[in-house]
Amino acid sequence: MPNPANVRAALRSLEIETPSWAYGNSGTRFKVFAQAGVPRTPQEKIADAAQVHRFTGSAPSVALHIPWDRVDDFTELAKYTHDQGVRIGAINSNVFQDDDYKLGSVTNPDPRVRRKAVRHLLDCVDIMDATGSRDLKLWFSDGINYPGQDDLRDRQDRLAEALREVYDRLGPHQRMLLEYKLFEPAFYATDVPDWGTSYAHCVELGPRATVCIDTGHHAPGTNIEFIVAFLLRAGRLGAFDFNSRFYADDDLMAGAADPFQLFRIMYEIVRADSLSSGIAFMLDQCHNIEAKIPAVIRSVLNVQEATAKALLVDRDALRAAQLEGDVLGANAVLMDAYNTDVRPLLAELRTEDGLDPDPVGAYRRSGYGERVVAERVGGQQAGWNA
Ligand code: RM4
Ligand code: MN
Repeated sequence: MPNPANVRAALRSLEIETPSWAYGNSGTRFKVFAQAGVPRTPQEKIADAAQVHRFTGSAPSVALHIPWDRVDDFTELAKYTHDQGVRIGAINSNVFQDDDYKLGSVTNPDPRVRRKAVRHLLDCVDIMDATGSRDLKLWFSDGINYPGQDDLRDRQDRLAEALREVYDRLGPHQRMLLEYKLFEPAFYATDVPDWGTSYAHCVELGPRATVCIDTGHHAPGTNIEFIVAFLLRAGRLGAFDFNSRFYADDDLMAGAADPFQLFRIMYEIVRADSLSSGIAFMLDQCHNIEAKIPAVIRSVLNVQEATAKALLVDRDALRAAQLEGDVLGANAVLMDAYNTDVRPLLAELRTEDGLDPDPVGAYRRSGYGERVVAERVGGQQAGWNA
């Protein structure tokens, strides 16, 4: 059986990064429903992220999105973040919201547009320098809608060239996370559609280029834990963007749609002893119809619960059953852990750490939500375009 002290220590060391954009307004392509009290500035988003950390004790960093979180002085922003009790996490680049990128960013057939896109990525590295951020997260909407629209192979060459320039600009402690997505907004062919493409580019680049798995970016039925196991074995799993999906890139709360999948993913991490090996466990979600801060707190708890269950797997018993070819026995070991109610254990850890055992309830009782609704009047609420 797993050693309870080790399980507790591992849960205490688990850190989940929350995204600045989860606190802003968001919606579908049909409608954005604005919510009262939503941040108007990067500072207000960071203040909200700090609340999630305050009540969970497990969300010490916040990812930024450039240009949505652009400020004049990033050193100052890093200081503000620190004063709020959190730190700046990954810098997410954005080369998908400019008219110039209609036919692609770094893979665009026009060299002028490619240069502009690379310039933005290099600017993001400057921001990492100023904020102390370790990770540059790259997601490209690049692709084509029609067969013959552009040359598939040339686009790979352009991608490789752009990645090389950015990779070579990274400082010794900085990393590149290359995210993939099956489709959308391009429909016929996406330039980084899957983990294999991302992995191959990372290998070509060097050891500080690793794959980011966004759990919402796969075809239905994809075995994500297999990808996790493969990339861990290859030393190329850099990060997760956790969220839930029913159909496509739904960006719902992590662990909401398929908590069993999240458990299976976390089990592969535990299996590889990689919970504290530098993998960034990030959320990439949007809360379109629910209150945002408690939804982020709920998501953090869901990741904690999946991790706790993964830590409870009796790995010796599992291994023995596997080696004996005991199909049902092996499956039962895994399911026993998954079916354990870990909420009392997590509540106990929180109490021992001076936190409220019920983070969502504690947040609601804190009055923060009402306070920001009263205070944040006027100005322009943050959303996908700002
Ligand atoms: C993309 C991708 C990126 C995220 C943006 C907001 O679909 O998942 O990780 O930065 O959305
Ligand atoms: Mn993502």
